[in-house]
Amino acid sequence: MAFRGVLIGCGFFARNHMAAWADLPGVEIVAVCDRDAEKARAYARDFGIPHWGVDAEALLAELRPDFVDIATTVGSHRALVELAAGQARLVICQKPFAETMEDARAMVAACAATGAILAVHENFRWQRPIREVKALLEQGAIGAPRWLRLSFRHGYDIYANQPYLAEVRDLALTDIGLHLFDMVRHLMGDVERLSCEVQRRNPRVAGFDAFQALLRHGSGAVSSVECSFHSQLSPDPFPQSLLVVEGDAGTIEVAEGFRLRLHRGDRVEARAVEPDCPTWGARPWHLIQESVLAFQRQAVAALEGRGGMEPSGAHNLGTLELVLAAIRAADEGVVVRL
Ligand code: NAD
Ligand code: 89Y
Repeated sequence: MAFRGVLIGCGFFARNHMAAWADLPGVEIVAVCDRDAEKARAYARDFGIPHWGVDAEALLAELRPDFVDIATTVGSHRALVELAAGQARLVICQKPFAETMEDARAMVAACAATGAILAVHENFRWQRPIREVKALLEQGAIGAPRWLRLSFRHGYDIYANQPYLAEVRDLALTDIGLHLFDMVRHLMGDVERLSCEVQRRNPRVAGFDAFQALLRHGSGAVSSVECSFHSQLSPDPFPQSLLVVEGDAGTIEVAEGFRLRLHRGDRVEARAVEPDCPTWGARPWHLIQESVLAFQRQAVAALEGRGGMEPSGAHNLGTLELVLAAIRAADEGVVVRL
């Protein structure tokens, strides 16, 4: 019998969660919930889900699912995670996990208290190019990594699908910065100190839609992490993260167009790392959509007691700490030690 899940938050992005759950054997979404009845009803209809509702508490108490997938925006996360912790064995929460460390720690504590597994839907580290870079690093293909540049710059109209983003003060850091910091921690290890500069590039948005951060890792490695939502590039790379990692024995590059190059000595190996487009996907989102599938694939093993999901809520505390440190570094013009 399949593990039973409830999805909360029937908005723009959760359609990808729903399509991916439908592709995965061993799990089944049995109910969808949104405080807007029309949205919940539309999801139930579009994805053939037997139950829908507007009140998460009532729905979870009635159905007692194995897992809860929270795909709402950040303001509702703490209340929903605390609720789900008491009703399910696995709780997945979309990014940004929280706006404050207090809320994030409370969610981790709530799940620890009931024994529920808590994962943050950090799908970017599950993108195919990043999986390939991680595997190369683990194989020792370039020796110890010493320097990384991670760049997410584009001019794609993100506000058409997610209009609320235009009002967020620390937009680039909280919308994409946390994905970038999670990938950097995943590839290069934990961070000791950082500095950061932010910019407001697009006059039509309220917040800082660009940043550049400089990170010193515990290993001594250095990373430069940059992001802009108002760059003019053709072809526009959205939503690709481009990177260069230099190690003692070589360099890995991921360039626009999903082109990975491994440089060792005077030799270069090139390979294409474009993911397949899921049957329900559409370009340019297929990179993200395939990573949602890869992220959610971990759920069955976790529910069967064969490991956790990555990244866990506890791990994501360190990523949120980095984002908040970067905001402070930019506001105060200081180097922040973690
Ligand atoms: P959205 O506003 O389109 O959808 C959120 C939905 O949640 C809305 O329908 C809203 O009514 C519902 N909701 C809010 N509070 C609720 C509650 N307490 N109970 C029930 N329903 C509630 O937002 P979106 O663009 O789909 O984004 C959702 C989250 O996904 C955001 O945090 C965003 O950052 C994240 N996101 C992640 C990725 C990724 O690649 N990981 C991509 C895009 C968006
Ligand atoms: O919200 C963002 C995310 O997580 O991935 C891309 C996005 O949808 C817009 O920047």
